[in-house]
Amino acid sequence: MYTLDKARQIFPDTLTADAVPAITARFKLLSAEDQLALIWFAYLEMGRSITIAAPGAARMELARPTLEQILAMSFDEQSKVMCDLAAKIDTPIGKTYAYWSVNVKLGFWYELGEYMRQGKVAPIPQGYKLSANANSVLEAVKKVEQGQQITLLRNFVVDMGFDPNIDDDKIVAEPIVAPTPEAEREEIFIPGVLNQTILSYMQLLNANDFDQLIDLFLDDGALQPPFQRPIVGRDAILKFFKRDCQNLKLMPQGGFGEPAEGGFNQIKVTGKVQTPWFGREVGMNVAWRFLLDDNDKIYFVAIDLLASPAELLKLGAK
Ligand code: ECH
Repeated sequence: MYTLDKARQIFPDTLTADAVPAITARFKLLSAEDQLALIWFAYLEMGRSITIAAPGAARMELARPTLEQILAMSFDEQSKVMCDLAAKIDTPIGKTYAYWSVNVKLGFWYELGEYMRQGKVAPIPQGYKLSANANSVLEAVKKVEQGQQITLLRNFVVDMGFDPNIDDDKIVAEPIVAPTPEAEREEIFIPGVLNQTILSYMQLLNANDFDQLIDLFLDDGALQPPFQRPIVGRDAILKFFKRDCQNLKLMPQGGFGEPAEGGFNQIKVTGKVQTPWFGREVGMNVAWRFLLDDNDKIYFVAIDLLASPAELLKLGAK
């Protein structure tokens, strides 16, 4: 029978974007100053081709008190706050930050970036010279495709702040949106895939209907987001959906399935995913690797960020 470790190995010929963990590892070795400056330069560079959506008011509400606190500081103090976040130092703001959901963290930095542009928050010093290492990491970031670039930026931001043993139940996240009314949901059609669980998965996630979505999973089912450990069990997966997966757009393009051991089925789907942060401007190339039990319940699904668009076509033939 399947164990989680064995399930993770299905469709082993799927090539993921290895550049992301490789660049992230090099980034972590840089000084806090270099890290901030690198992100700033990368962000400016990306801003030339894609626009980021301003976060909604509800999300910013949560970071507002901290932003106000920072606005009231001197430039030196502000720089210190940002460096301490990057260096993961134990400070009150570093602790507050650690308890924000991913989107609140991103919204906080989005806002700081705007303030930096407006001269209200300490800028990266004019003519700041990146170290040779930082410069080479920046060049590597510039070379990868946009979906990988925004994944890198997101990773950098997620990783900041003081990292005590966080009580997961205390994470501060934006309110949950209402699911899209049934009549307005888009039909999903995936060439090569007729399995209703897979089609429902895509449709329910797109509709933010997480309570129905979770019913597709087995009690001990698992979901593995890109470059992360699997999230195990329905409760944990549902929490993740509600906290981090609102307003995504999944656009599956093709897939195929084959029987696996013990009456299980493995199904691989490839396609694009859009994040509300960049909308239609960035389509990430992803694969979903599903393992369903004999009742078509999800035992395992991995979402992988693909190495290149060519990977979208790797279906069927092995
Ligand atoms: C400035 C300088 C100082 C330091 C910092 C700065 C600000 C940086 C900012 C960065 C903003 C970055 C953003 C990145 C957003 C990335 C979003 C991504 C989303 C990917 C989602 C995927 C979803 C996949 C899934 C699927 C499922 O089926 C199940 C669920 C799930 C410049 C001031 C820091 C502002 C906004 C990469 C792939 C398909 C697994 C979720």
